[in-house]
Amino acid sequence: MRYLTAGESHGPQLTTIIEGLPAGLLLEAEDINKHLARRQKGYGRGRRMQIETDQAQIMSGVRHGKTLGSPIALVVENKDWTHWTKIMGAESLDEDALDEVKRKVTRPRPGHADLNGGIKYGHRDMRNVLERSSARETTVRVAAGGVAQKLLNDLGINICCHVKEIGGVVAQTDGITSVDEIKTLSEQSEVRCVDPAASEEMKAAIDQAKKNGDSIGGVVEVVVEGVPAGLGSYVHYDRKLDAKLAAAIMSINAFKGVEFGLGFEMAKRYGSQVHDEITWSEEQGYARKTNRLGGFEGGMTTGMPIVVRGVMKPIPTLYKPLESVDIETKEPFTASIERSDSCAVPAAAVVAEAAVAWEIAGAIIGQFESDRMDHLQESIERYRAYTKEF
Ligand code: EPS
Repeated sequence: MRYLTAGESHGPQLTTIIEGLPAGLLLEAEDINKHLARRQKGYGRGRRMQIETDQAQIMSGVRHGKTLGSPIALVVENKDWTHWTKIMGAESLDEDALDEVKRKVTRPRPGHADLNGGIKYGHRDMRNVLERSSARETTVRVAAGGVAQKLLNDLGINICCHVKEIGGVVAQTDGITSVDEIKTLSEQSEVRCVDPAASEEMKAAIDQAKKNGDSIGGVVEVVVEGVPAGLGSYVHYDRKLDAKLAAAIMSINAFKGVEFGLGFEMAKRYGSQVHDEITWSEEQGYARKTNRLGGFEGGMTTGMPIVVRGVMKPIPTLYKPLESVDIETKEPFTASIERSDSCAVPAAAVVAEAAVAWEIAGAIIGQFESDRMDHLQESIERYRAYTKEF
């Protein structure tokens, strides 16, 4: 299973082409749009989200509400495009018109892709970099993830995300473990946090950052229930599923680290306080008494919930300027910007959920008979029964 995305932040549209899904999966645009709406929410977003109402159009690969097995093309229009048709248009312009409309960017933002991307491709107008490196692209990653999530749901696999920390405010999550509970509580919070008291503190921290012209980051968590044991590989480094999830999360704009279960806390503990004891019962089959390893042993799932977290750095587009250098004059400057999100952690949680859903769906498609949805369902059911009796 693979997908490719295309599109610039202020171009006409974002596109993704998804390939490798079974035929016969029930799929409506609403299965995708509900996740696009979740991604648009979140306290601390800038004005751009008031312009956009992201909706996916299914352009191919689905007929009468069912996938065909052929590539699925999804398109999301950028409403903001109407303000950028000249600046971002594909048509060539003569020199005078270029100077007039281009909004050339020669001042790279510290922490953004601007300077390195400019050096890489020889773009002396770094708008050519920032338009694509913008997190606007995550819209269609969420669209692809929405399709993957529909597949997982129909196979009895449930996934959710929530915000653990923003700007040093940590949510109290003890006792809240089920995906359904996390979903219900996090959807009620403007910062996608299950702890109402921490939600308010997080909002205050975002307000403070905004007031200071600054930005703040945080930690998001994705939890997946119902994944059978043995998904992934201990045999090949590039098929270890935890490694794939880590790469998928690290590939989200502004993410700088990933951990599973106890995560970096493991460095402080004895082995007996880290590994999860194995049990077996008639109704459950194999299980673990605890889930400190976050659902993975040896690059494979254990059948326990997958618990993975990612840390997002504060957004580098700041109202409070940091020092940089103009690439035309080589002079230092400190300039402010027009528009930015002061915190996008709640939205990034939805992106992380989509990235994780995609990787798990891909591992399932790779491991089970998957040309037809009904055969895939049967094949997983057989496997689940087998893992119980093993
Ligand atoms: C982004 C800058 C802002 C964000 C954008 C990511 O957009 P603009 O430059 O239009 O103000 O709002 O995020 C989105 C558009 C989105 O859909 O998430 C950036 O530079 O990364």
